[in-house]
Amino acid sequence: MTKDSKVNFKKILIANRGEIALRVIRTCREMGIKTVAVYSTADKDSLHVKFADEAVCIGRPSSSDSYLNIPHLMAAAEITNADGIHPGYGFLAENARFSEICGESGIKFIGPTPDQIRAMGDKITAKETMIRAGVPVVPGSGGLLSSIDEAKGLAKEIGYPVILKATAGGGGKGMRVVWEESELERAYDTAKAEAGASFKNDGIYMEKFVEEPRHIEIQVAGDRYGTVCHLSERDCSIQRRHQKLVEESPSPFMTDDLRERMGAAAVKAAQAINYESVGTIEFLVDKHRNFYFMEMNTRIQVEHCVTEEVTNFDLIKEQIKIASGESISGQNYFPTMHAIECRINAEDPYHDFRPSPGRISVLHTPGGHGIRVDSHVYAGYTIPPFYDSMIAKIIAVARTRDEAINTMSRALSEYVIEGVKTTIPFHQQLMKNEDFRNGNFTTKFMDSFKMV
Ligand code: MV4
Repeated sequence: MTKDSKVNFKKILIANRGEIALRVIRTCREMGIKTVAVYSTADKDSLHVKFADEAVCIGRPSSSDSYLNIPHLMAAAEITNADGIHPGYGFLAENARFSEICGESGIKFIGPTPDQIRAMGDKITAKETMIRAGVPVVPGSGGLLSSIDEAKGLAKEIGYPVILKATAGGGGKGMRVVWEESELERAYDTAKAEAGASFKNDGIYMEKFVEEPRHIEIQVAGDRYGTVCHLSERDCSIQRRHQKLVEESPSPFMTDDLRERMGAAAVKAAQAINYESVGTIEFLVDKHRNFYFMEMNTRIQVEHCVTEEVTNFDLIKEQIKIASGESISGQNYFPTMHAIECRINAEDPYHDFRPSPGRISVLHTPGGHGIRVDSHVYAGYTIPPFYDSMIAKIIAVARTRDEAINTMSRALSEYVIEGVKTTIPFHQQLMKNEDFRNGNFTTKFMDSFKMV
């Protein structure tokens, strides 16, 4: 994608923790870039702290005192003389103000500009931009709802079921599905109240509800010279309460024609906001293979690894080179292999995926042909209760989907984690599930999946 040349970063501070902090450190080391880890007091024994060239404690365990604390992060960057900040995912990765403060401090934010983040942060604005760019969106209100009467009239036109969404939302927070007019008023009031409470912005809008969709997203990359390309899709339909559990590329639902059309739409979407970094366009795909823009993630994502494995790019390296001013070729890339990622969380899949923090007493990590494990944990490590519960990602790669599933099953059977409950048993059962094996699943799959 980018040319092979030297970047101008000497030292990058990683404003994150866990496996993604380690992931960024690994690429920086390969590129000859020094790294600065930051950590909360709860993470002092973390691998990202041990593997970075330098480490700075930035506060107490609570995220707002540490990984979300911009003054603490900027102080750490200044005292260590970092010339770049990588935000990882979550925390401040899509905080436009943080990107702006980095710029004002002369420290390059390794990600999009504040304007590019803002363009996709407000969902109604994002949708308007997509319509202008010719990217398909779900039919709907096309703007904020200003009264329950307006909502009633619109829902009649669109036809039930409809969905109410917060314009400041995303990732499924504060959405309400409405199946008939008698439910609309209550849903309108609760959606508005929830939006106001969660996002300090009670603006809501309406869309036709797409039933049993697949969640298929396209990885894109853009540079500061206006060139954009895509790296094909990931299928993220296996989710539970808007938390992804498994991702894969290519999607078993994909056709060459659909990939062509979704790839072209994703490139148009990124071009419409002059996007300059790696990013993801999320689409809903219905059973007729109609697809609709949902939102854009202006960050590197947890599941970027499946794209790395099927296209052979290091997406963190590409992100750093783009931030350094390199140009990309503009060629699109297509899967040459099949990759599946299972997220291993410290959660009990037999008890509603309830978090299970604590000390890992015994650990044996799988390996062998076709297996990649990205993880920050080790034997003796204590998983703190303050952050998300993902402790590892296993990525299986093979020539076909069937083989990748078999490789994943084998790796899951080798994985030994004692001391905490994990989602490994769930993944083992999923890999044997007939509908999963047949590629026959939508975002509703987990509603009916039962552990045995
Ligand atoms: C939808 C939808 C159906 N119709 N919009 C969930 C996350 C947020 N990004 C948007 N979401 C949805 N929007 C319309 N018009 C169904 C969902 C949805 C969903 C989407 C992707 C993956 C899992 C999901 C689970 C429930 C609902």
